[in-house]
Amino acid sequence: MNIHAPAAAKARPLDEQTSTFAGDVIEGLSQYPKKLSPKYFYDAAGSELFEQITLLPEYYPTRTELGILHDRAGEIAAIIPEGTALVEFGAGATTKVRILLNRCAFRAYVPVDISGDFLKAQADALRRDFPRLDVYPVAADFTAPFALPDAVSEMPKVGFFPGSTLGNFEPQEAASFMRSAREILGSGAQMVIGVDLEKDERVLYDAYNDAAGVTARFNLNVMVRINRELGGNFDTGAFIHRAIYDRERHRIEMHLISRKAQTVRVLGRSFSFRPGESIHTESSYKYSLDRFTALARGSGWTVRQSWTDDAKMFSVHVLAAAD
Ligand code: AVJ
Repeated sequence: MNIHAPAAAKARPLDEQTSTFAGDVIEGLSQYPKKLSPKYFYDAAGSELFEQITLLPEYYPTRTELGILHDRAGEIAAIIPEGTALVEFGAGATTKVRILLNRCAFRAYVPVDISGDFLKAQADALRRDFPRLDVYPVAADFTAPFALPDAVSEMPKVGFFPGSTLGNFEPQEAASFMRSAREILGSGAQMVIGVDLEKDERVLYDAYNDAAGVTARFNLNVMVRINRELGGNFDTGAFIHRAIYDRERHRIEMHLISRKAQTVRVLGRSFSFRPGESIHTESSYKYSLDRFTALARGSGWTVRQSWTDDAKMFSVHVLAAAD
């Protein structure tokens, strides 16, 4: 007799994405220090909260990057070959890609994102607004290797990775992402990438500890998601948001700190917290232009152009595959 059968029969089977989420959450909460991957922030509520973050007065990255893309769209257009496919790694709001689509004659757009529903809605809106553009959404986790649609195999490729999402990767992971993007896009490819820069610590601190508390809600929302999707019982009132800058590691860290000794259950497992114990939920690495250039060079790319805003808050780079 299979002793696990009765429990398994009672539990609702998890779909593939949810079971990956479940495995990662259980593994992360079983470690010391506890951690959760920032890629799980972005359910519908989390994506909405992130959109609110991008509008906060303290959160400079989005508006600064949009400004650079606007100012440099003509220069970017000038280096895009005829008939190019634009491949976006992680497709959030379409605001940024629209700047490029408005100014550059792309033949195809390939948004790659883990959220299939979101992708579909986004693809439909772009097809409506750019009727001559072929849109081929790919539902995949862009942090793992994936295949491009056959339809774009003969087109020149330009990757697009805005928003300093690269900053969420550990330095080793950032290098392997860049190498894998080079593999996926192929020889002759280019890449447009947005990278947040090191700056005054106070500015960084305020960007991740906004006065309105939106970032705190965004951080805590991962617990709401675990409760809903994995049958967890986190009491979000028993944790507080904390973001700190680690100068040596050039990164902002976000944590959820337990206010008291408590035990939380997720998928039938118990996780105990000491008072003040943290779950590390995100690292957001900040680069210098030199460190980013070294990273790109070490992972199969050469830097063709780099632009910043006047205050050197944020950078946008055009890379070419080194081959
Ligand atoms: C989407 C990863 C670029 O690190 O600034 C915003 C996410 N976290 N506020 C960032 C985020 C807290 C954001 N990235």
